[in-house]
Amino acid sequence: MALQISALFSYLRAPLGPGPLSRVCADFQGPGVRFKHMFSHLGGNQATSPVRGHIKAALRAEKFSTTTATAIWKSSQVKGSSSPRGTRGWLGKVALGAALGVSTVALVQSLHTGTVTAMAGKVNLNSAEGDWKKTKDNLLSLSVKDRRQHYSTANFVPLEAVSVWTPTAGSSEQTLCQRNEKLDQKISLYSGDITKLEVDAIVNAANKTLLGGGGVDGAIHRAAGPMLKKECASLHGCETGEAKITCGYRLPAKYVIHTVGPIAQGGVGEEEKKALRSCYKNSLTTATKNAARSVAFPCISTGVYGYPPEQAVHEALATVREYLDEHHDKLDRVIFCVFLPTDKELYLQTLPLYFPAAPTEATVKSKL
Ligand code: AR6
Repeated sequence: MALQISALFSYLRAPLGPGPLSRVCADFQGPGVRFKHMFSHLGGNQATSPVRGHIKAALRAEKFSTTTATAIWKSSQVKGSSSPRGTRGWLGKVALGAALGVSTVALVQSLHTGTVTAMAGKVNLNSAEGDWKKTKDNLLSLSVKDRRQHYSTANFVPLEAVSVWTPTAGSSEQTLCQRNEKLDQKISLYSGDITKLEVDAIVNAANKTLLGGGGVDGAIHRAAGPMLKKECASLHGCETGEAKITCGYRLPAKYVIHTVGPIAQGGVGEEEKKALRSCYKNSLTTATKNAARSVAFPCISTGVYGYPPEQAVHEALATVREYLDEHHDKLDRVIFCVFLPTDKELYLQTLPLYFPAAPTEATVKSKL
């Protein structure tokens, strides 16, 4: 249905074709490695970028509550589109839409914003009263463009704006894995709030109850809204090292994968290491089972649960590398989302061990 409506009103939309790429670069410089955060978006000027214009229009639509044809008419008059030509055009669209069985709500929204959210009238994401299953089904049936109308944040970060890992030559002298250029294209280091990432799935460092908490768990629940807790309650908890998936609700991420890291305050032994690796592996398996091709991880267990970050980074990178070696066709991107400057530094130093650059000529010669 959404597709039909999209086709019907596609000519009403702002053009979304690719414009010149512009990049706002924040280059991170690590030992022998250069990591670029390129905020590539369509259209050079942020204020006039067609994508931004479209996103703003989508966000404005959230506030647009009129639901009758009369209201559309009034709205079009306010906007100065009451010329005979505009009226005929508008009536024609309504007639055509009605003939195809398009709901008035969908028409209102498509006419007002150029986007179509056929199911939007049924979604109330701010209330814990509704049925989470219906809400989830509705949300998952929407296109990304239409889902954007329901994000709790206006400052979301699309996947295209998160640059891929680009190690430079020279970082490969001490490596634990082989160079694999294709895998570099699937890895990102992102510094910031995971709740802003528009990816298929973000991973939550949850606790066994899955009912929310502090840290990244609290941030995810706040941004997703009350429906997330309702769905989580239906999952009956989660064991350490395991992973369970829910809808992202008001998050820009389509899904949240909840995993429970080991509590390492008493020190890290084999059991904790194994459990942390399981968190990463089971989260990736859960993602691919649900066709989620882009996944963002926080630094699991390194906050309240006390796992030393300088040890956790190795478990995280080794597990992801291993998984990608085997299942690279199932994932487009794995993002390591760091929140603290010290974690960013750790990842910058450690990533080249697992995702190395090509050996330099000097390195090759020295090994001969
Ligand atoms: N985006 C990305 N990373 C974040 C964010 C954010 N918005 N906020 C914090 N972090 P923690 P844990 C980082 O304590 O150690 C909760 O209460 C943070 O800097 O959230 O696995 C749960 O309910 C750190 O690097 O998770 C559990 O009871 C990382 O996220 C318990 O904490 C993990 O820190 C889980 O503890």
